[in-house]
Amino acid sequence: MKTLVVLPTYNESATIAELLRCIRRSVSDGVDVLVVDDNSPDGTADLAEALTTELGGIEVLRRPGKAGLGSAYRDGFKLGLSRGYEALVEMDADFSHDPSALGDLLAEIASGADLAIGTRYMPGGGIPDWPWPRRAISRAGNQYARFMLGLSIRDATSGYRAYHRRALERMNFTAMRADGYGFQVEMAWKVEMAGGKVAEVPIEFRDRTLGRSKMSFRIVVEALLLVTWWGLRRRQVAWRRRRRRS
Ligand SMILES: Nc1nc2c(ncn2[C@@H]2O[C@H](COP(=O)(O)OP(=O)(O)O)[C@@H](O)[C@H]2O)c(=O)[nH]1
Ligand SMILES: [Mg+2]
Repeated sequence: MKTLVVLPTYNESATIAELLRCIRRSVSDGVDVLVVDDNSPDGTADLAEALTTELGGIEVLRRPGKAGLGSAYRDGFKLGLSRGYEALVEMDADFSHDPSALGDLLAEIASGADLAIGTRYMPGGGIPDWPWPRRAISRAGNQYARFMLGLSIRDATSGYRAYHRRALERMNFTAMRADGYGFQVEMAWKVEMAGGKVAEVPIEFRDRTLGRSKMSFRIVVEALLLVTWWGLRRRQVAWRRRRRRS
């Protein structure tokens, strides 16, 4: 299966080179990597570029400035689809997502899943580095999204996942505007609404030890507001439909 791993980066110079090597070691032929860099001041793009000849199958998409994780994935997917890739993977560039789980995600896509999510909240998965209050908040956010949107996925905010190209072709992802967690939830929701097959693979999420997180309070609030808005609209549509019928 022709696969593209899309790696959004913003100031990941401490990890990018080792991660690219590690991805190469973890998965064999047919897997290319697209680094989507937003003009990181720390020179992440140049470090990635310097490895293209040595490792092969690596390309760097340079964008003019920081435009957010959601937008980086949308650009990466657009390019990947236009190049004919069958599987498109999302992964953080900070080693929070273990490259050795790539094989499990891709195996699900190969056997028919439209979306394979690396799930922290299922047997075999977890976030060992987080204290329980932080885990509880993340988990509660996921439960809220499940309740509001009627999702079956246990970890809709997870950023380690793989799509089959048909799932992306079915939805108009370029029109989406959400960033961060909101983007992840919306994409998963669209796949479920279209009747796509979703598989969950347990993953252990590791806290980054190098570099700094770019997730902000704003991105968490955006996700909460969006999920609330989508959930209310969904209920309104269902209610109108019921009223018309009766
Ligand atoms: N290109 C690009 N990448 C980003 C942006 N924001 C975050 N990222 C990358 O997205 C991934 C996830 O972000 P991270 O800060 O690790 O989020 P956290 O794991 O939730 O703390 C990392 O590889 C970041 O470098 C952005 O605005 N543009
Ligand atoms: Mg991270």
